[in-house]
Amino acid sequence: MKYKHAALAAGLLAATALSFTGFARAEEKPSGHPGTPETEMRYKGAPVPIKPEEAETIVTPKAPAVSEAEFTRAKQIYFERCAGCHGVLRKGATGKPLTPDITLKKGTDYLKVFINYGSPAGMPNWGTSGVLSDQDVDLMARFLQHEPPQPPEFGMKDMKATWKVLVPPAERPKQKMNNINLDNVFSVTLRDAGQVALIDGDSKKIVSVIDTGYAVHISRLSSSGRYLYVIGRDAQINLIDLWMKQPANVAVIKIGLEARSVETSKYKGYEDKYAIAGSYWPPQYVVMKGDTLEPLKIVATRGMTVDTQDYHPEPRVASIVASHFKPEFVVNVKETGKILMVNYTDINNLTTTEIGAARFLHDGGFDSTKRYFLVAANQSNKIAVVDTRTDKLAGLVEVGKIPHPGRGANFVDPKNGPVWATGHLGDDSIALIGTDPVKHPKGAWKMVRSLKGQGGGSLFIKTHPKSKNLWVDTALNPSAEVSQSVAVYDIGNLDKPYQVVQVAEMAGLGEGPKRVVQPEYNNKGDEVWFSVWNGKTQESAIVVLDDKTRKLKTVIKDKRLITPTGKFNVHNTQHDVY
Ligand code: DHE
Repeated sequence: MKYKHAALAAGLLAATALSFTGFARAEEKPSGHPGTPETEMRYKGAPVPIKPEEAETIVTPKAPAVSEAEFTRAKQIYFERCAGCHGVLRKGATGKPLTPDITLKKGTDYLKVFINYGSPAGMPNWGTSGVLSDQDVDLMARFLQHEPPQPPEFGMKDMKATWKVLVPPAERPKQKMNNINLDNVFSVTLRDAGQVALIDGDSKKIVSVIDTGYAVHISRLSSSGRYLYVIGRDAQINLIDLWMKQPANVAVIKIGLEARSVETSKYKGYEDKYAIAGSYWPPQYVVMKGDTLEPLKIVATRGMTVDTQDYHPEPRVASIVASHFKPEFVVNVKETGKILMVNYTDINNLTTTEIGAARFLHDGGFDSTKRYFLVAANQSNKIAVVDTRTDKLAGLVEVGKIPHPGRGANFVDPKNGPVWATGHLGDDSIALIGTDPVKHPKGAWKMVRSLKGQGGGSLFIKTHPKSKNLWVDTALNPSAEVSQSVAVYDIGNLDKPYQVVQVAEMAGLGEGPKRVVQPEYNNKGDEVWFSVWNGKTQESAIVVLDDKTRKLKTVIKDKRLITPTGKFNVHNTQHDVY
């Protein structure tokens, strides 16, 4: 029976939340099931920040009894461990659907077996691993036969209620009031502190630590480089003015219950004018005024999937970038597999071109000309390529298992010309895709080369136009040796084996998982920065390497550097340099 391995399997991958967010162990144990994609599980199963009381219980008459107190507990378990993969509404996300039309037919005993023992296809053994007690396994088996609890929508009234302009534009500086070299400032996510640290890339000193939403995901810069936008997992956006004597928050808003992406308008004539943010829950995006975050227009992403053309009630908004060729945002919708080109010239009469790509769209970046945007359709093992000049799909490229590029890396392969590269979560390969349809048409939008890396669990890859190195992390690899080091390739000689650099060791930290994550260059392209991401109560650090010699330059340590993850250099983020 197909259902047997798939239905619960893919989804309850969410078990991962435990080992990943909890950092309970320095060395990950194998999942115990041959073939179970452990790194994938660890990544996707992060808790969804919806509180049980926020989601309305819907009792289904035919389903086994669940008391009110039990519903509260089951909702909590579901949002913490299952929703990341199955979706808040259980309609299937990267995991399979778990709606009552399916689960009622299976019944309590059947569901209990799966929740207890897991399956070789990836379902964690919640019961036998000791994560869930017998009582909880029984509760979840009954709970899953009821209609999914419904979290609230989040419309204009809700957004406006959270929106605060802390310093109105008229009261802000008319020119830069500090001596910081803003071009080389790094906005560093302090994940578990709910803050970002602004670090001066020249002196390596922390300029300020600013309170933000919970578990910040990314930072983006306005076109001018003056404003920094930071989005938390809890869908809070903080707008920071870098011109102030001491850069600080000038506006804040919550745009939903859960989110990952924020971006600003970059087309000529619209610089710094608009901001956009996409949410996971509710499934929608919102266009805001760039200098105040005033919400102007909310658009739902609910609709039909690209392939089977079935209705999906919860298509989450993944990456968003601003086109350099048109007044448009490129909005990538995960579950429907569609790329929306949202034209912002007339917010009241919004026009959108819908480009069919593949499921499930996640992260991506531009090619070196900034005309093409390449985005991972991770469960399809493909990279979708959009031409932002014609608003058409330029290609759908087969790559390795579960591509995860971050923003990817652009460089010139001596054999194949300009390429954009991605690493993978599900295998050890690095895919190089040809990006020059004019001078290298044969290789354009094809995988022209596949490099062998240290292992699966790669999250981010990076180079710089001035660099000869390609750096690849393996932050989620189950082996501590691999997750604590990085591979570096010589771009001029890609046939040469990679060199392993022991980044975590250089940091000289004590106990902890010490995952080395996300290479990021300084503005000049001669230094590469890595986060050494430790547990919340353990010491973390940022390791700065000299890019040319690949040797240690500095270790940045500070009590305030709690769980650093993403780092966004102002110049490189502002100009999409990677
Ligand atoms: Fe991310 C980028 C979503 C887990 C750190 N992450 C992104 C983007 C999306 C996304 C949609 C692209 C945003 C854009 O460009 O507009 N990430 C998700 C998830 O849904 C997922 C799988 C699970 C979750 O529950 O969040 C997930 N991400 C993680 C992590 O576990 C990481 C390592 C640490 C954390 O914050 O939880 C992490 N994601 C990052 C970083 C970027 C990112 C640092 C930006 C990288 C860059 O260089 O641009």
